[in-house]
Formats: sequence, structure tokens, C-alpha cells
Amino acid sequence: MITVDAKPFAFTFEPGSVALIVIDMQRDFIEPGGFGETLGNDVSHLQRAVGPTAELLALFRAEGWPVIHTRENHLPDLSDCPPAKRTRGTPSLRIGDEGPMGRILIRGEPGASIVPECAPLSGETVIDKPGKGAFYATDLRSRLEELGTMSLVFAGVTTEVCVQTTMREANDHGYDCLLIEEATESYFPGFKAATLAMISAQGGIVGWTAPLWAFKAAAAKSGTGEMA
Ligand code: TIU
Repeated sequence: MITVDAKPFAFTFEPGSVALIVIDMQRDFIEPGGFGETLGNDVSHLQRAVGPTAELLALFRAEGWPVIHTRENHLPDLSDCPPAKRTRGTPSLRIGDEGPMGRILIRGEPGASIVPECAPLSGETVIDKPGKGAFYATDLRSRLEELGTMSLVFAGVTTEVCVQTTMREANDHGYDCLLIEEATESYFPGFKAATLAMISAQGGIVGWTAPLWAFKAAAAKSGTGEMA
């Protein structure tokens, strides 16, 4: 059993049943010209999560613990994109429109790919999802059952949208969930802070949060991997 110094209290997990889930570290959210910017956001905020997420990926890979990546995207014919999602608001470009990184949020387009620093390695699970939550309309639940996962460590963007939605879904599915503070970002720093606070409030109503150093220190103490 590994114990991480976390909020609201220690997060414990078995190394044989933990997985990292990296949410939507895609160019469409993180780089200029993508979906995030078309919504009117300053995408530079999300850059801060790239380095810490890459560190977390390196740690899991060194330990031999499973890694799952998600990508929010839609089929080229938009058959999996509800009109309510596509027509909402007044974005400068809508989902499916041609942008500087290809069609906005469409599977297979350059913008829908994961930033190189966090790119999946062969053999790692990649879940394409049409919604904000990674359990909705995907086979994530059965993939986790195949892996024997009990505990999920979260990274990715954005904190209060796809990360929080997936963490809440995972919590309802019965997983213990830990969000690594530096490995997630929002376009709105206040929303990130509020989300971290609400996850661990009420005795961990959604799960736990911990700084990256605490997770690294706990993994190092476990002594199971090359990075220990
Ligand atoms: N807009 C926003 O903050 N996020 C999303 O649309 N998707 C994800 O969080 N991945």
C-alpha cells in the first residue's frame, strides 16, 4: 500500500490497481487557433500543466503502472455531436469548422492530437470521447475493469470542465480519485482553485487532491520502480 500526503486526508492505493488518466491534453485546448481559443479563452494558462503532466507520465511509465489518455473529439460527419453542443454560444469557429489546426475538435485532425510532451506511447489506452466526461458514450468502464483498476490518479485540462466531470463520474463508479494539483489547469485560475477546494471538501466528497511532490515522494518510498 502506498500513502500520499493529500487533502482532505492521506490517499492510499495499491500499486497493482492504480492507473493514471490524462484528460484531453490536446492542441485544440492548449495551443492558439484551437477549440479553446475559439471560445474566447486565453489558452496560455493551460501551458502550465504540460510539464507536470509529462513528469507524472514518466513516473507511471517507469513504475510500469497503466496510463490512459482521453481526447475530446467528434466524428468527421458530426453524428456524435449534439446540435446543442455545436450551436451553443458565439464561438469564432464552431466544432467541425476549418481552423489553423484543421477542423475544430474533429478526430484525426492535427488540433485534436495530444501535445507532443504528453503523447501516448504505443500500448497505452486512448479513449476518444464526445462528451466532457470520459465515461459517457465510451468503453472506459470496461477498460478499467480489464486492468483491475481501483484507484485513479488524474491530470489534464480543463480542471472544472472535463477533469472534474470525469472525476465525478469515476467517483460514482466507485473509484478512489486523486487529482494532481500542478498537472491540471483551467482558463480561469479562480475556477481551478474552486474546483480543487470542492473536490476535497466535505471529507473528500469527490476525491482527493495532492501536489506533485507528494505523489513523487510516495512513489519513491514504495521502491517498486526505476525512479524510486
Ligand atoms: N472549455 C473548456 O474549459 N473545456 C472543454 O471544452 N473541454 C475540456 O475540458 N477538455
